[in-house]
Amino acid sequence: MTDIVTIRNIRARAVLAPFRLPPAAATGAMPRAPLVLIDLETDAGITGRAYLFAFTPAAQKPIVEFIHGIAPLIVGDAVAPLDLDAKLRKRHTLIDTPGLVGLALAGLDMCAWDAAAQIRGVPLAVLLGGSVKPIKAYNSCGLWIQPVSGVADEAESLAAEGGFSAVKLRIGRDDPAQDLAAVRAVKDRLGDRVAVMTDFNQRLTWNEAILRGRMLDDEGLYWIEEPVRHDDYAGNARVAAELRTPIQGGENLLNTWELSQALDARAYDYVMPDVQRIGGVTGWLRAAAVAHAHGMEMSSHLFPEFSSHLLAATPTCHWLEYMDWGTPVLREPVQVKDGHVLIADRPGVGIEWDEDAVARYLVA
Ligand code: SMN
Ligand code: MG
Repeated sequence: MTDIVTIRNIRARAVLAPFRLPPAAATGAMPRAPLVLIDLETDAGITGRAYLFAFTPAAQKPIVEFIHGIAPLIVGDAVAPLDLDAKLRKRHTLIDTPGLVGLALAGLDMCAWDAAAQIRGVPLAVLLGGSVKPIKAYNSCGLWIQPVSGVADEAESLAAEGGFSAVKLRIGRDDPAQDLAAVRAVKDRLGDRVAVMTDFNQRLTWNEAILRGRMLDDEGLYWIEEPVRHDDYAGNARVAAELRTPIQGGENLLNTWELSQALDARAYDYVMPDVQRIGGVTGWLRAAAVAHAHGMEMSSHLFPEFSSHLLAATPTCHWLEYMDWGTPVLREPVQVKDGHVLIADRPGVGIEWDEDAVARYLVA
């Protein structure tokens, strides 16, 4: 018989961490990373940890308060992630679980899985039936919307810094010719040895996406991400059918029902759920099964610490998006070697806070 470990306390904190290369997508700029750090303490002395990306500082406080507000529902419960997820989702059926509520629930689920793996003394990837191995990654830490003159140098250094075989370039400038020039500058500099993904961040209508996609279709891009509204599955499908370059999407999908609908509609050629949007580790595992059933390659979005473990348990594992946004507050950030993220070979996920850094970036 295994001893039952229960939840003793839950704590959430908001930090505004510095970015190495501050993001500026087609949606606008972000000066600092608004993170929410969550600690799920157990009566066994083990703490499950995860961070959320709140996208805007305005969302941090509501997420922190919501987590503290629902914590009493599960304090005293066993660290059984599936049971906790079922309980919390049932309790929040009436408010529904997208948006900030969904992020909070995903964060708690991620903490619970981290704690569950630590309790058993194995890395999360191993708890899920996979193994600790290098996961193929692309460097997504830069190449934000910027003057074309800077993109080739930045692409070269981003590829070189971890021996990456792929990088992601953000597009969606007002002037399509500037996007084309940026793509050509990066492709010319990197040549065939480094793949180039691109991301429009939902900037276009589907008519625009087809026109602008045709301009890019001969440039040898690996994928075009989120050309149009993420939830316009028919529009995405239209674009995907018109273009030869694969369409990637899925970072905004909230659950397996949405994923199934998107894949049934042939909205995307590849899919890339985000662990905090799709419903934490629990949601990810279900999404991985749906992607498998559709024979669809599945990549990750943000959160390399969790995503590396999860992709090791994803049958159609494709690419990990390497982002260093957690690095300023982590004691041991994920390691990259030869273009692969190394799964932390420690019990759980491997997240520990650098408390000095947390104190520096803490939002009062
Ligand atoms: C992205 C993610 C988070 C913030 C800005 C842009 C982007 C990606 O969509 O896929 O990395
Ligand atoms: Mg994206």
